[in-house]
Amino acid sequence: MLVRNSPVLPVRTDVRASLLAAARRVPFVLYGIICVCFGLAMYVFGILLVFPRYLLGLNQWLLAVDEWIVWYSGMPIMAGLTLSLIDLFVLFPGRRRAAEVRCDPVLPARITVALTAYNDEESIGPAVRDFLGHPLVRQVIVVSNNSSDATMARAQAAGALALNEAAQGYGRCVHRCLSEALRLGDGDLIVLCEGDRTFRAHDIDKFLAYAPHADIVNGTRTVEPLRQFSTQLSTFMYYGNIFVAKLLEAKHLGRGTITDVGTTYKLCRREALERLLPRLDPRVNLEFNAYFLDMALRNGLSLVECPITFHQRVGVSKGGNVDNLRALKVGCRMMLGIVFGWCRAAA
Ligand SMILES: Nc1nc2c(ncn2[C@@H]2O[C@H](COP(=O)(O)OP(=O)(O)OP(=O)(O)O)[C@@H](O)[C@H]2O)c(=O)[nH]1
Ligand SMILES: [Mg+2]
Repeated sequence: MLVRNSPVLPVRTDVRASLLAAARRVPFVLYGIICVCFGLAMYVFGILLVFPRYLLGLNQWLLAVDEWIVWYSGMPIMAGLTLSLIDLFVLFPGRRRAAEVRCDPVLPARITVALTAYNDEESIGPAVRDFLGHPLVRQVIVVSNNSSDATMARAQAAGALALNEAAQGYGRCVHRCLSEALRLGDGDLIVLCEGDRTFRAHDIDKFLAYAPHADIVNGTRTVEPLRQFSTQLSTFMYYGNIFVAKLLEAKHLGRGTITDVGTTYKLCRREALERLLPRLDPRVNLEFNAYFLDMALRNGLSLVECPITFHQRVGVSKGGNVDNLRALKVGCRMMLGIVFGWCRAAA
C-alpha cells in the first residue's frame, strides 16, 4: 500500500501547496470589506426608504421592495465577514511567516529633496530654506508645474534648482520630481515633499530613524498631537483617508501598516526608486500617492510609515484638500484604483 501510494502523495501535496499559495495572492479581506460596506449601504438605504413610504404615501408600492432590501442586506455582510475571517485566520499567518525585520543601515546619509510647486510663490522660498537648513540635505530641486507667479524665481533665490514641468497635473509634477532627484542628486536617499509649508524639514530625522527598515518611509499625518488644528484636512478627510488607507492595507495584507494615502512627504532609497519609477504612470493625477504606495508594494518594495508633523498651508490649496466634495471624489478614485486599477487622465 505504502509503496503504491508514495508517488501520488507528493503530487497531492504539491497541488495543495500551490492552491494555498494562489489563494494567498487573492486579497480576500479587501473583497470582504467591500462586501460588508455594500451590505451596510443596502441596509441603510432600506431603512431610509421609510421616509418615502410614510411621508409620500408610497407604502403599498415600496413595502415589499424595502423588506427585500433590508432582509437581503445580511447576505453581503455575512459573505464579507466570512471572506475576511478566512483570510485573517487561515491565509494571513502563512503570508507573514517569511517576514524578517529588515535592518539595513543607510549612513552616511546624503539627501536630495524634491519639492512640488504650483503657484506657490508665498511658500516656496521658506520651504526651500527650511530643507537646505537640514544638515544632511545636499540639494533641493523644485519642480514648478507651469506656475504663472514668481514660484520659479523665488525657489532659485532661496537656493534651489528650479525646473518647470510643462504637462499639468499633480501626478506629472511628482513623477518629474522623482526623476529629476534620481538624475541630478548624488545622494543615496531621496525625499519627496510639497513646497507649500504643510511639511517641515525636521521630520527628515524621523524618516531616518525608520530608513534602515524599508525601501520607502512614508509620512503619515494621522497622529493626533502632530497635526496643527487649522490645516486643510477636515475631519471628513482625516477619517476618509484612514479608511482608504486601510483598504490599501487590506489589499497587501501582511506587507505594511497604512494609515495615510495622501501624504506627498516620503523618503525613498535610490535603488528602490530606480526600480519603481519606470513602472509609474504620471497620468495618474491627484490620487498619485495612493497609486505610488500600491505600486511599491505590488513590486515587492518594503514600506514603513512614520508619523510626521502637519501644518497649515501657506497660500491657496489646489489639490485634493480644496473641499470635502473634491476630497470625496479623489477618495472614490483612489478606492476604484485600489480595487479595479488606476485611471489615467487624458494626455
Ligand atoms: N493640484 C495641483 N497641485 C499641483 C499641480 N502641480 C503641482 N502641484 C503641487 O502639488 C502639491 C499639492 O497641491 P496642494 O494645493 O498643496 O493640495 P493638497 O496638498 O491636496 O492640499 P493642502 O496642502 O492641504 O492645501 C502642491 O505642492 C502643489 O503646488 C497641479 O497641476 N495641480
Ligand atoms: Mg499641500
